[in-house]
Amino acid sequence: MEQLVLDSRTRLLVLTGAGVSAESGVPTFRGMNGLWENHPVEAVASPEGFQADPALVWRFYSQRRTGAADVKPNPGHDALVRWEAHLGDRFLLATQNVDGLHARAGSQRVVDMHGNLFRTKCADCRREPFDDTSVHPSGTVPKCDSCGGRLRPDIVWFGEMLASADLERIGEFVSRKDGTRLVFLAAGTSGAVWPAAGLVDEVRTVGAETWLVNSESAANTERFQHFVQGLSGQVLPTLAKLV
Ligand code: BJW
Ligand code: ZN
Repeated sequence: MEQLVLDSRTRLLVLTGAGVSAESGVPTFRGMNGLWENHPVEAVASPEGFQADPALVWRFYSQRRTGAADVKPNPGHDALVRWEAHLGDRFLLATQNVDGLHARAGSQRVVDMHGNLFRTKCADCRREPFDDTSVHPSGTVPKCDSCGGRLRPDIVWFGEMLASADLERIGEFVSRKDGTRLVFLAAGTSGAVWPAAGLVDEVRTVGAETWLVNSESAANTERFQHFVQGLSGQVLPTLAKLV
């Protein structure tokens, strides 16, 4: 297998998607065929969906919270922890996953691009998002202590902007000028959802070396210089040469 060399002159940006959690037992989005209990994902993961049926949305996220609470990180997550220990500040992990498994595995430099399943915010006021493991399986919509409005999961839904601080942190890492070369590796992601799908093009503008690890070809495979087809829990532990 080709090897990804991580030496003292390399900085590494990793982008992960649902495939990295698949071997932990978390279902992927495309694996669900874009459906949850026959509802299109957009109906349960968009501001319009929440407006139309907040109880349905809370049933969906309650099921997800319960499912994600029971799972454990897999060897793919663990490999990223080792890479970070080797590279330190020359490592950044941007994840689209909201399950918190990277943090539970021990990753520290993590950008939760699409939010966090175990955080809740108010749909109506500006109070700070807060940690929350509560579930509402019968679809009761929890209310905000501050304003009485409706609470919602702290997730970036379709049609919503990603947090500008998160995008800036990724952008600064990409454009950092410290004499190191940038390597970008995407794993377990279909390359279908933006802006994450466009990161490969962004890093190429600064000359990055690009890798994709996925169980099947992704929507943007041809944008990558290296494509390693396989399960992330099997490929990542042996892919890198730490020098
Ligand atoms: C394995 C494996 C194993 C399996 N090992 N591999 C430009 C063009 C077109 C559209 C847009 C655009 N810019 C913005 C948009 C609109 C939209 C979008 O991208 N739509 C597309 C569907 C076309 N984007 C947005 O709305 C974003 N907001 C935004 O850009 O704001 C500004 C704006 C708004 C509107 C218009 C224009 C600009 C926000 C996106 C937020 C995404 N949120 C979701 C839902 C969260 C809900 C939740 O988690 O509860 O995040 S969507 C869903 O997809 C989830 C995921 O994080 C995300 C990515 O999916 P991912 O991780 O790639 O998973 P899968 O399942 O798709 O793929 C898994 C892959 O792994 C597969 O290939 C498997 O084969 C593989 N695999 N097991 C290795 N063991
Ligand atoms: Zn409120």
